[in-house]
Amino acid sequence: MKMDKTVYMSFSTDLIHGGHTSIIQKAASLGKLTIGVLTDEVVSSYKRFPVLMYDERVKLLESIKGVEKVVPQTALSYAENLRVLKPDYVVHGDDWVMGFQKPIRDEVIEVLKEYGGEIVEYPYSQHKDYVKLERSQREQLSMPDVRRGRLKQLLEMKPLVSIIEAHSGITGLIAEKTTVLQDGRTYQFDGMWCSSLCDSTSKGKPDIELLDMSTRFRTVDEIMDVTTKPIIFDADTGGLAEHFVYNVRTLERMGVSAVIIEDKTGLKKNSLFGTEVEQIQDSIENFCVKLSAGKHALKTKDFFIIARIESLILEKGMEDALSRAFAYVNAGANGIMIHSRKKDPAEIFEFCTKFRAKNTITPLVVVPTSFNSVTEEEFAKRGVNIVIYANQLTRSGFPAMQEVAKTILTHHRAKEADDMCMPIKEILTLIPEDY
Ligand code: SPV
Ligand code: MG
Repeated sequence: MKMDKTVYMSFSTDLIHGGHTSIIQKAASLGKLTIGVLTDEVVSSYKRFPVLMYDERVKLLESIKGVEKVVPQTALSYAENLRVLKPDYVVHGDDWVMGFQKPIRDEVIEVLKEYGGEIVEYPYSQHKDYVKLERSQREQLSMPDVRRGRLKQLLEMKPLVSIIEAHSGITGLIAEKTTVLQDGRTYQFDGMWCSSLCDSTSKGKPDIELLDMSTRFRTVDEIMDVTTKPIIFDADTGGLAEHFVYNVRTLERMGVSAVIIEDKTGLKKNSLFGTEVEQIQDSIENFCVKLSAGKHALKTKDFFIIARIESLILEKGMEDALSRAFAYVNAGANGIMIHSRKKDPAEIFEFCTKFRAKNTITPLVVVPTSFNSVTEEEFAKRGVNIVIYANQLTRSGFPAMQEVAKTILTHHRAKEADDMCMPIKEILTLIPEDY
């Protein structure tokens, strides 16, 4: 080892195999090696939820021969650590020369230029055994017992959890995999919302609790089959308390992380109709009975029952919304969802401030379909913990398909619609085969 030189590598993996140890040995032969361990938040926002959490990964890497020091790396970008540590070399596999991580590599080269450091790249080992190992980790994450508690873990890890609607295997995959790299940070959705509106719409039915629970669970199962992220299930009113307890148990057993029920009764209509249609709010007493019955039915501490308050939707006022929120928490609700259909977020903000003045711990959930100008950062400042983008995939997919259908009808052939469609080659390889 050249004792006067220093080397830096970054690690996100929780699965150390021969490929990693061999590159670590090569890096260590260049000088004193520091490893930057990506924090849990970074790993889960670009790859997958870690099977071994940050502290465990640190211990694992510290124990490898040749590793001098382990430090946290709080973004995918190396810039911050490189400017502090000024290593002579940054070592990486050559897989980042192209593709998603290329901008990160470009930035490393720029920062190294500032003080005369060098990049050293070794051929990336994509041995089929390592690929298999990674796949088995992912499969592990999709198992019900591992998956169920993930929402709770995320809430402990992040100030704000962002969730997007999914209503099929393919929309589940979009929710699971879509990644954006922006200013050295990566962003992914944290989980999926199994929306009653979108599930019903995808089956050509109105959102009036018409789909039976077996059909709704079938959708959940379809999503679960191909994804690993936590799922929040929209159970509408939850039905009768006597039925709700059974459905809660099924959802918990399936590995769903949370259910949200709204405090309405009778024939439920979608909240975004507001007072344009007749909708009846449940009494506080009845709804609390349903919440506590659901809580008693649970077998684990991982599953959340979240109460959704419809007072603002039904124009019953802020005081009603707040008194319901505190009553529902007392009845055992693990979280409160406050809904509004106003474009102006003022009433949502007022609710958050007044709720947080008395309760600083219960997670708050919002669905900003109407008040969509508010950023996640702003919601987090107001004390919100979960943001659900409840219907955007359905609302974007539908007009795109309708436009293509119209184009084919107009031209009596498909040629003119071709540019609007994903190329055949891409659709054939969109979902890689496992075997
Ligand atoms: C859903 O997505 O089905 C919801 C949210 O319940 S909302 O449509 O805004 O009522
Ligand atoms: Mg719904």
